[in-house]
Amino acid sequence: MSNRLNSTPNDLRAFWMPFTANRQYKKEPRLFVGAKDMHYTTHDGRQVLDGTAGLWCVNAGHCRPLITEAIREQAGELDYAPAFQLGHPKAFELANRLIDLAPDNMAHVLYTNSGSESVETALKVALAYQRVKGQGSRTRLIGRERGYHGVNFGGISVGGIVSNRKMFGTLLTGVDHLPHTHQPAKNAFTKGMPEHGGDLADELERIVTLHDASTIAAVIVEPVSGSTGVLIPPKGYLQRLREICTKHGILLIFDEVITGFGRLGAPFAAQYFDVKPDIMVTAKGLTNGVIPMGAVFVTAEIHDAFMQGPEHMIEFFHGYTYSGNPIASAAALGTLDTYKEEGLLTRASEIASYWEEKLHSLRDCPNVIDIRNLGLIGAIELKPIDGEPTKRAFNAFLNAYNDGLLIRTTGDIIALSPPLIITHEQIDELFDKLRKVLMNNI
Ligand code: PXG
Ligand code: PLP
Repeated sequence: MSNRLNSTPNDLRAFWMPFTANRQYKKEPRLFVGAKDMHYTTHDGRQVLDGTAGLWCVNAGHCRPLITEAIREQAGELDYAPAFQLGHPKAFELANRLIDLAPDNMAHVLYTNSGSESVETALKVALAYQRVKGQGSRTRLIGRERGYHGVNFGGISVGGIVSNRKMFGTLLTGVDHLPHTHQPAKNAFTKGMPEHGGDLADELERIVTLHDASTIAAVIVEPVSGSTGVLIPPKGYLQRLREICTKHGILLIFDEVITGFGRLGAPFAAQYFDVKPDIMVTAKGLTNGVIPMGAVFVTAEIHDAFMQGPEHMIEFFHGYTYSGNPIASAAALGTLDTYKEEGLLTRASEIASYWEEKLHSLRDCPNVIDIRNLGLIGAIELKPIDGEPTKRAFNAFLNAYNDGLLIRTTGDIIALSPPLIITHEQIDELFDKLRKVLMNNI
């Protein structure tokens, strides 16, 4: 009893918040109590323009009627069905709809409840696939510096963010990392894909030479790195990775948790870049962020390799209590309907050039050392305050929030990724507000 907090409904102490400066937050809390389309409503009654689609997930905007209604109806009709050895219609319907949207080599879908779980699932599929193909020596996984693949053990092992890794011991063994592709000295203020750095994909050849291809199961990369500050792949880079993986029988996994569902102007980055991975990891925009759900896409070749042995036997020992949960499936179907009705999965391609022009117009603001963009993603890199890294961007976040604009920061980088429904006028408003923040001596 003595350890229990003597709590009231508004007591903020019990909740240990994720990836949050808890002490700062609880002194100066920021709560959202409502949302509609492009705006949040704060607890003190202000409207905040959503420049980040929540956490890169509310691609269709907030509280959209088809999604809300789908959830409401499903909750009253079938709340839960066991995920193992049983099913329900919407999980199958959704899988078919997803495959119709995906690159044409994708044939099957496994469900999860988050991007992190999708990553773990993809890595396990890759390792098990190599084994069922009689290539059990292929146990290595290759990630990339500055990669973010969620927070579970596989994901932080292949991920390349030191603060997400260093506290947690030795992690998975047999993992190596490609270098990241961020070369601001050569590519600063590039609009779209950088000219320099495509040859960094050849580092995979070096890694293959070091370990031998016969020990490597898969390479996992984000087509565009989101969390570590929007790193756009240099021209030719992803194509070259694909060639090297194919040459050596290594599976290529694209982590499309951020790039999936229209962020670049095509349903998936694989289509935008015209590079086909063997496995695709998704979450976030699958349900518009409304209900936790992820999906891992695999080729027919991968799936079919498991379909052997006695028919009553489970082919792949993996799955979650909530894989393909009925309400999550309904939310995803409502989301796909919304995307389709409003053409949202290609809308970013229509507004990308306006977005790019407005974003790069901030180049003359103080302390801006780089600006980069692709599709409906933008990043502004700020010069760190001497001796106080991350403070300048965090100040910008707080000032923007107080001025009615939600931005996201990582290190001293501001990342922008609004819902795909943003209008030209709202793009103007977003950058006018941001200019004011940046001019204001942060
Ligand atoms: N892979 C990638 C590429 C991601 O961006 C995950 C996996 C993990 O997904 P879950 O659903 O487990 O969080 C992500 C998530 C940010 C930010 O502000 C990015 C993510 C999550 C929260 C914040 O950059 N990416
Ligand atoms: N821990 C225990 C004790 C469980 O019984 C289960 C699932 O049955 C899990 C963890 C895994 O939970 P989930 O399937 O929701 O990932």
